[in-house]
Amino acid sequence: MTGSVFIFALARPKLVSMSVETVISATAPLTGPLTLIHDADKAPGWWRSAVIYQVYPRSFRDLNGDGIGDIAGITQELHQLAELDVDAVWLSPFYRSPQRDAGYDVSDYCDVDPIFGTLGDFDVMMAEANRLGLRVIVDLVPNHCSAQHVAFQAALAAPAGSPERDLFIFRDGQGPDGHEPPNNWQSHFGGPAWTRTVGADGRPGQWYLHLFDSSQPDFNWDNPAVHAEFERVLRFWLDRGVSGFRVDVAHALVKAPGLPEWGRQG
Ligand SMILES: [Ca+2]
Repeated sequence: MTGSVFIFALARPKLVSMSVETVISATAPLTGPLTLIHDADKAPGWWRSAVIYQVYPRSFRDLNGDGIGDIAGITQELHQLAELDVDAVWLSPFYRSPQRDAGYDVSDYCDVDPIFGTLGDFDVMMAEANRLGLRVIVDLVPNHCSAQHVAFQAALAAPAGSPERDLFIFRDGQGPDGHEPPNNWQSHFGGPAWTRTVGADGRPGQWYLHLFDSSQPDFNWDNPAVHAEFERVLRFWLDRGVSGFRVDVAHALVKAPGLPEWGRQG
């Protein structure tokens, strides 16, 4: 994770169930009446003067004693933050994840990883936060997901040029047999920002872009279906009562058109 942007929203729309088909086909903007979540959100810009306390779930409080912090532990300690006059709590990622990058590799944006608890635990935590007058902000990780995400697994199984692959950034390689990466971009974690796929027949195929770990494929934010999918994710958490989002890697969602070589003109 690097720099962050916070966004705050007033909407509380209905849920939409997830499938690969809805991810790929949900290109139409979601519509419907918007409802305020709670009264204090009527004050514009409440976050401008708010004290926001970041909670790293893994280490904050381990209530069940298994060695890893959990959502129930956060619930247990929220009163301490309220007594400090904290206005809002920002939760670092707690979503379902293989944990290759401390939860910033999300395989399901609308579920709690079992190491932290359940969605039921989250709802209990929200209820306690509301009782204490604390707002909750959750992390949004829109630049990339986990390679285990159902949409990326579908992309790997789909052919070049398919709608499934267009949710991500797949390109043919350069050089003989495409064995060189599509460009010279480097990963923040070291090495090329591209990994070559291997087909079911064992033959090398296209490459996919990952600005971070190879297990974190970048989404294609030029595709309206990606916008629609993240609108669904925002709505899911707003519906559970959160007051806003901290946006991870917001600066890198949009890639230079044509994916030009880094450091070279033209
Ligand atoms: Ca625990």
